[in-house]
Amino acid sequence: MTNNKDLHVANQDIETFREQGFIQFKNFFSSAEMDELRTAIDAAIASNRERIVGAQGGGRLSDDYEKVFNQMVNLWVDSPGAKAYSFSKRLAETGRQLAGSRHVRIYHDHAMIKPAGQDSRATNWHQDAPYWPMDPIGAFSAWIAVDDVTIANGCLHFVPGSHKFGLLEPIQLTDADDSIVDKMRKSGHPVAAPVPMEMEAGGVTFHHGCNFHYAGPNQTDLPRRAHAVIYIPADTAFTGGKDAAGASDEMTIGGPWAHQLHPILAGEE
Ligand SMILES: O=C(O)CCC(=O)C(=O)O
Repeated sequence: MTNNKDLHVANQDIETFREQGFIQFKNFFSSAEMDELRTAIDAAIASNRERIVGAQGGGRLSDDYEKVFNQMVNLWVDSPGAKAYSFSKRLAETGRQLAGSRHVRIYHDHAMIKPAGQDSRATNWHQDAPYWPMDPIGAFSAWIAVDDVTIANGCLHFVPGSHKFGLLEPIQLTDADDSIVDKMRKSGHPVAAPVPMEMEAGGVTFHHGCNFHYAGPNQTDLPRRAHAVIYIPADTAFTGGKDAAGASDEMTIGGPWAHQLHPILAGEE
């Protein structure tokens, strides 16, 4: 992990993130670093790692969900190799400055491996924030391309400015016909043209939790490996209910996210 006292995100990048709700940094990590992260993810796959450790049935949802991706949540807890990247100070500090927050906590990390071939399914157009028990909205993700990502193998696509629609309804990722973009267009809202985020391994995109995003099915012969970290800005309350990271029973509704599963990764208390 690097010391980042001197890291300054350019004002132009902060402005882009604020206006578009996403930003891309190509070559954020080196290819040697991505070799390390890929090794950690492959080891977790090889061990049949549960989606959510400790959850009933491993927290696996359905065969349809597995066609969207094999998702492994809180990998940092049991994979030191993944933790080195989930807890990257440079990544967290970049996110903190983009969000303009006093600090950021980790909500959870998750490896998302989109399977190859005919069974592969798209990650439908959705927002993330409807699944997160937080108020106010403002949490965001850093999505690391562990493999080269292209339209063909399921790179992310974002709709510029769509975070400004605010918090909408959750989309069923297992229902191929459910799409927040279609819903908004049908109800007459001007949804901008999406932008694909192709990049080589080591590239990173950050996206606001209300940004509309999508990834197509993986039409190649190789799995698409990605690793994302979700950050909670300061002054965000836990609103109760389901918390995929597993700390909900030990937190107070309306209280802060101060819990050992959600440490501050950048900035001051
Ligand atoms: O990797 C994907 O296919 C989707 C990722 C996603 O939805 C996210 O990171 O919020």
